[in-house]
Amino acid sequence: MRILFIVNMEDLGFEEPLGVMYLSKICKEKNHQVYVSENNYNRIEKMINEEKPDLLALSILTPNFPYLLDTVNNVKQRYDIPVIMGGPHATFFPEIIKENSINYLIVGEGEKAWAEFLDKISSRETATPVMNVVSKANKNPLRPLISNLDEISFPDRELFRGYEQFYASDVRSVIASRGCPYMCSYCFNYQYQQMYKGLGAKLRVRSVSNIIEECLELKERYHAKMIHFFDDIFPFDDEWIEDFADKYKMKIGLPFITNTSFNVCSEHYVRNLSRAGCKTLLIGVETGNETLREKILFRKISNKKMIEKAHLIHKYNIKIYTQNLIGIPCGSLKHDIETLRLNIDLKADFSGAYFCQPYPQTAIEQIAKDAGLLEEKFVLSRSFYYSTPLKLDNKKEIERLHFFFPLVVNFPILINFLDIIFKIPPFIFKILGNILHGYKIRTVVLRYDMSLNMFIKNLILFFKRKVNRTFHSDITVK
Ligand code: B12
Ligand code: SF4
Repeated sequence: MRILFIVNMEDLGFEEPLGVMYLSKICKEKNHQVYVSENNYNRIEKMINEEKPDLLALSILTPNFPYLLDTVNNVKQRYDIPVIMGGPHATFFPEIIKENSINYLIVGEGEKAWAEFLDKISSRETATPVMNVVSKANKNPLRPLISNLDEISFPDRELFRGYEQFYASDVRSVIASRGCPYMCSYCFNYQYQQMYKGLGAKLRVRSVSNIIEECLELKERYHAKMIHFFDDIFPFDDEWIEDFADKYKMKIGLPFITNTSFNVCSEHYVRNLSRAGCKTLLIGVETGNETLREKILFRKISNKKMIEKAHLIHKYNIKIYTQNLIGIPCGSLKHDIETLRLNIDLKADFSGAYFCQPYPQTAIEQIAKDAGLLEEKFVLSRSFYYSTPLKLDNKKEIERLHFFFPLVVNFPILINFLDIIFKIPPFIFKILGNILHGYKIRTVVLRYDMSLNMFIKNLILFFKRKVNRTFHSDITVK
């Protein structure tokens, strides 16, 4: 069969879309032909005419679904090619199967269902039910999660050979584990864990040797200079992390960046991350207010503990890039200023502050609706950077805070002049904030030996993304 993947690439930087790359590898192992296109009608039409695909496969997130649907609606007006969708939006909103242009969905973890689906559809045996697959006629139950992640073949890096943004990048994406032990109210894990109750462990971790083998391929074949581990929380088991540090340092030796939680930052964990080559940790602080953190975000840790852990991380020469939520339901501008102060106390090397988005079917959506802060039908921001559908007091000030938050964290003296800063037109902070962001991407995120050529390429990509975000549009949640 000939399969054309359509990927929304405009919000991506060098982060390779791992989900479709895992699926593409399965296609190739089964001797199917695979093609990929960005979400651009002309390009897709050209590929349809040249490559004659038998199936269009799309990976969808909630914010990009309307744009991808628009594209397939246009394609279907002229070409009769079956369309299958998967990814978080298909997982949480299987009712989208009602859309005329969508023929199949794969819900949840994709690999096993995709392999079986390909076998069935290529032998035209579409009547037999396949677990995880939703068709116009059936919604089949979920199969258990894959318990041994080492069984999964490595992602197909060749899929994006024509896309320099990913293929020629010095920084390569890897995922060492799937899942998260926590259930924060605003995160997809909350619902994912409920769906998969009794069907597998909340957290699954690959073996160290399996990860090392993938990283070795990235280093030797793709000349990677840095690894970005996209785990929700980088594995924290004592024995595992020690083994990882030994092997990664010896066999790979590339700097890396990853996500973690202050809750799991024991000295043993941080020391081993540092020993392995971790340069920066992305960590959710989310709010500086302990009550809001526990009651609304369902996260439990004190400010004091966070400050201790941040100190520990810095002691091991790892930088901290914090993620924060502003405009939290039931919170206020005062709480957001507390968040700003906590980031200063943590001595965060860089901080992002994003609007709390009530993604549909997360616990926080219900919390916001119950508090009368969200309409039944609401407009979800395509990106959390600029706006929020929540009804908030001081919304204008919170929007302004978003722009100067990182600047104040990096220049704490400014905290004494907040009254004046709130009155300064936001575009000044937009400009200053973007300059700071660019500088911090280089010094906090991309901490590897970068050539001038790559520096220029990254700079162009950075500005392209900024422009995309500036001209974003919102979507309506039905
Ligand atoms: C890495 C990452 C990013 C990267 C790269 C995104 C990408 N497209 O790959 C960056 C940093 C750019 C990013 C940006 C955003 N992200 Co993000 N991101 C992630 C993260 C941490 C890991 C994704 C991943 O690689 N997972 C591993 C792979 C193996 O899993 P997977 O992608 O889900 O794919 C599997 C299945 O879903 C399925 N599948 C996937 N696609 C398809 C397609 C077909 C045809 C089939 C059959 C099956 C299938 O099979 C795959 C294999 O099992 C997830 C959280 C998570 N743990 O998944 C959030 C997550 C996907 N992101 C999310 C969001 C909201 C965003 C942003 C919108 C944030 C924003 N700026 O406002 C942007 C949107 C960018 C975009 N247009 O893609 C949400 C999505 C929620 C939702 N309801 O859609 C998630 C789930 C995080 C969360 N906590 O809620 N993100
Ligand atoms: S710790 Fe992070 S990944 Fe885990 S549930 Fe909370 S927000 Fe989601």
